[in-house]
Amino acid sequence: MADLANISQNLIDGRAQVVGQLVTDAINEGVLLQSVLNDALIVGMNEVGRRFKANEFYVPEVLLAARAMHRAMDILKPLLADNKVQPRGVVALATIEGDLHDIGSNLVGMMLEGSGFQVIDLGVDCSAEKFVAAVKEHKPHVVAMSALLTTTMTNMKTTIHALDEVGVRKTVKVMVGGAPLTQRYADEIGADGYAPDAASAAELAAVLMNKGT
Ligand code: B1M
Repeated sequence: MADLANISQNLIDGRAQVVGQLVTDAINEGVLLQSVLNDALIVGMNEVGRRFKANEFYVPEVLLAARAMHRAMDILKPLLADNKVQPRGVVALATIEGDLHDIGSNLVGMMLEGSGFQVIDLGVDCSAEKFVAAVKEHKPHVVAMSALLTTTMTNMKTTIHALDEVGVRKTVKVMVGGAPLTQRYADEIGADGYAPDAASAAELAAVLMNKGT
């Protein structure tokens, strides 16, 4: 009998190989994919997020858990696609133009995926034009921008302006984050939300989704 709590615990402990095996076993035993995702993996990632916020976990533990989550998602993704399980929402995520720091935004992406979002990863050094093109192509619910440099965070405003200019700003929620960012700056540039860390980013995306466009 599959023990979903055991999967969660191994995910929290960052044991990618064990998680992969347990997830495969659970599926073979007939546990619903949605249940493996929601009751084992997301529960585990939520706990990782909680510990990270409480300074009980640091970046290495989060990255290990993220790796285990990736392993599980690699197994689940093709099956979920076959079963047409709808993601909670779609988020287009990138580090802003001029900025190559991606560790934080990768963590944000993992926490979003762990919370059931489909993440369109636009990578690093993402220009306003690339964001606009991605919004037109993928029609995400949320655009998520990360910046680690005071010199690049200003490009977030340029991106919001570009979304506005082509008439798609009102079709998406925009959230921003990264070490030099603040709620005040987010308000100043007309973003819909700011999150200080990866766990809060996943929570914020869910809140923004519920607000609708
Ligand atoms: Co750079 N770097 N770096 N760097 N680097 C910093 C950011 C810096 C603070 C170091 C310092 O001087 N003390 C400084 C920025 C100063 C400033 O502008 N305020 C700096 C600098 C100056 C530079 C260069 C200009 C150095 C140079 O070449 N002279 C250069 C710029 C390159 C470029 O981007 N164009 C540069 C290069 C690099 C490396 C390539 C060597 C490497 C990046 C590797 C990579 O990412 N693949 C690097 C690194 C590793 C750092 C430090 C040491 C660590 C950053 C990191 O990954 N932190 C950093 C100093 C530091 O922070 N101690 C530094 C861990 C990560 C988990 O945290 O990214 O903050 P963080 O993400 C958090 C939150 O911010 C939040 O959630 C995450 C998890 O909780 N968050 C979001 C992030 N994005 C979010 C989005 C959201 C919500 C939350 O919603 C959308």
